[in-house]
Formats: sequence, C-alpha cells, structure tokens
Amino acid sequence: MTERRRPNLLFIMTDDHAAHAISAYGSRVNRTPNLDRISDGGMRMDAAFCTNAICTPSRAAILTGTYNHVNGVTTLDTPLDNSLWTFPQSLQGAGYVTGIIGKWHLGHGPGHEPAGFDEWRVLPGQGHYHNPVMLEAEGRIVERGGYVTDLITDDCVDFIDRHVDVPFALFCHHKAPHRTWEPAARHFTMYDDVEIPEPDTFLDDLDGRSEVIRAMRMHMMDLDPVTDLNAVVPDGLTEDEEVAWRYQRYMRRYLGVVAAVDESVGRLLDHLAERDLLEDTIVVYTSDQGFFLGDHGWFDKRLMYEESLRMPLLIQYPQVIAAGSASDAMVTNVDFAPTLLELMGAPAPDHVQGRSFVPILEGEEPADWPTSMYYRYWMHHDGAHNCPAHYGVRTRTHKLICYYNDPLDQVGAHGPADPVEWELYDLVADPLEVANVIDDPTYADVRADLAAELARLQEAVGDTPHAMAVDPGWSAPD
Ligand SMILES: [Ca+2]
Repeated sequence: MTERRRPNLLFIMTDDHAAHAISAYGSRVNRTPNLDRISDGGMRMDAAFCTNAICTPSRAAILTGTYNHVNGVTTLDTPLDNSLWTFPQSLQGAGYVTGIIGKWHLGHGPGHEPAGFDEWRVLPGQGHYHNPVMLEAEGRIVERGGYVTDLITDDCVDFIDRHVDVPFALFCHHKAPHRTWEPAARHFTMYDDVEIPEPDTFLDDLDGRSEVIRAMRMHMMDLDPVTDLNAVVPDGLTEDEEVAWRYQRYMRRYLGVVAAVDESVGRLLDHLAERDLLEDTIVVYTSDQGFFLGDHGWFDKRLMYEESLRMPLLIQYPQVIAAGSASDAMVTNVDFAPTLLELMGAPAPDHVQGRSFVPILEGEEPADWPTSMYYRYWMHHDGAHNCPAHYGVRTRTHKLICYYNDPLDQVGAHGPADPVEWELYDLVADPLEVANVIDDPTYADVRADLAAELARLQEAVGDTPHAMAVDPGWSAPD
C-alpha cells in the first residue's frame, strides 16, 4: 500500500439544512445534484446525529470534540471561550494553513472570536443574506455587495487558489438555509409553480405527546407572513387552507436558499478538480443540525425527533473512502474532531470525548461501535419557539426523551419550570414518531432498559441528571 499523501480539508457546513432536503438522502421535495456528487464520490452517513440541535452548541461540539456541558456552550447565549482547545488549532500546529469563512456564531470579541485560524472572515451573529457585513481579525469590518452564499464561495475559491501548494484546512460555513430563508434573485421564483409535497406527518395532531411539546410555537401558523414568507396571507382561506398555503411559501423559500448552496458545492468541487486537488482533499458536507420541513406540522429544530436530530453527513476522500458507499453506523458531532485529525495525521488530545470513525469510513464497523447516543437541549422556553429543555437517549431501535423542563441557570431563560414529562418511541414500528408509548405496558422492559442506558451515558460523558427526573419509578426488566 502506498503511503497516503497529506490531505487538505474542505469542511462545508450549512445552517439548518435537513438531510431530507438532499436528494442523496432521498428527498421528496428537491434535487441537489452537486451535493449528490460528494455522496457518489464518497460515503453517505445515515445515522449522524447532533448532541444538541441548535446552532451555537452544535458548532462548539464539532470544534472541541466535547459535549456542551463540558465546553460550556449550552445555549445560543453562551459564547465559546476561545482559549479552549479546538481541532483547527491542532491542524494549525501540525503545519496546516487554516481558514474559516462565513458563519461563526460562537461569539465575538477577543475572548470568543475565531482562534486557531490563520485567516478568518465571518458574519456577525446570524449575518444577512443580501449585502452582508463581515468581520476579520483586529476588528476589521468588510462590507460586501452580493448574495451571502455566493460571497462565501468566492472567498473560499480565493483561499484555495492562494494555498494550492501547501496543506490547508478550509472551513466554508454557509449562513444558508437559516431562517428567514431569503433566496438569491436568480432563485427567487424557481419553485413558484411547483407544488411541494407535504410530509406524511404534516397534519400530526400531537395526540399523546407531552404537554410542553403541544405548547410549542413552531407550527406553520407561527411563521411571520412578512419576514418569513415574504407574502400577504390571501383573503378568505380557512385555517386548514392557510396552513397549507404557508407550508408552500415556507418550503419555496427554504428550497430556493438551498439551491444556492448546491451551486456553491458544485463550484467548489469543480475548482478543486481544476486545481488537481480532488484526490488529496477531504471534502465534508454537513449541517449543524437538521430541521423540520413541515414534519409534525413544524418548522425549526431543537427537538430530539429524527428530522431535527439527524445531520446530513457526506464525506469524500478517494484515498480512504470507497465511492458511492453508505453507512448506518451511529456517529455524532462530537466525533468529527478526532476523525478529521486522524485522517489528517494530527493527534487528538486525551480530553476529547468523541471517537474517531475513520474505521467506518474505511468500510469496517468495529465490533464495539456505539449503538446509542446521548442528547441534551438546554434552552427551556426560549422566547420565540417555546421549546422545552430535555435530554434523552437514541438507540438503533428506540428513543427515550425526558422533558425535565427546567431552565436551570441558562442566560435569558424565563418562565417557571413545568412538570417532568417523558416520551418513548419505537423507531422500528413507528419511524415517524407519532406514537408515544411511554405508558404502554408492553414497553415496560424497553423503558427500563432505556432509562438505564440514559443513566449510563450521562455518567460516561459526565453530565448530571436533573434532580426531578432521576427516578421515574420504573421497574427493571426481569
Ligand atoms: Ca443551525
């Protein structure tokens, strides 16, 4: 076997791009031919999950290889302490030229701005879709004319051109397709004449689900017609008709924004090919978490349900990964850092909690590979979505969720704690998660097993169970 050349890294991450809006994942709502090129040229990972389905915490987990209770980035209001170790720092130390362009969303100022990057140009906070301002080191502000996805791509092409002869690690972090879903002019009307199919659970009445889930404000009727949908609600619609109309508006905007992302990926792949870098570059496509595309009647993310929990993860690296492969091995965003470091020949420090999935990329799932993952969302009753704080465990067949419903000491939390509620889903019998079987006696043993697994995972990762949720009084299985 010939020795591998030292690979570059092109890490493309979007914001809120659900796997079920990528044709490689079988999307029913759009085609993404350029994203599919990464899948065709490498591996599609079918069980990649985030450990906290919201922007800032997921980004921190990716960069630090640790869970949010360890890195301290539990909510949107807890910026990253940039003195913490991140894997780009190790790449930099190993001789890579490192750069990040686009969305950062981990805080600004000397203690929070990007560290471990030789070059950075990032959006302030969420940034703007059109004519954005961007920030650089030493407080430099760059005013940009144009569409944000195109500008970030332009800068990435430029970065690649300037580093053709040295190993580089480039983080292309798109703002798209985050709310408020503003397409480029060329995509503004592309779905106007298309009827987007509604998902199977669009009319889910949330029967049997937790009270805090039923009280969330993530329904089509919670979208703002002007800022989210860029339209005035037509007169004379019944509520059902208005919900259907809102879904079409929402999805046309979301998918129009995704179209520019797909073009960006095509441009970057073409550019790597033109520069003869495709063989020597690890290309990753992912998103910080998934998104509800009308599933259960919702938009947004935050929850542990599949559409939100699942991250798209496509990885191409011809020297290691078989073209056109797929894996259902369970990996999480905490595993990204050690994996990329191993592929790139830099050691991961001992404190990293994730596990390298290089063996899986090579086509061999180790016998002791994890079959469960731990999740925790901290922002109880965030102002806009009224989403509850919760944690849980997902195995290959089931999911147990505890809505412990306490803001703890989170910044900006408001509202009293609600009673603890639990949900249990059988992902084999009920993959759409519409039947909460937490009180179904036929699942008593499964429930006890999952509660034990949740406790085991919390202990393993060093998180603390909520005081009101540690002993639900469930009997252990015989
Ligand atoms: Ca996000």
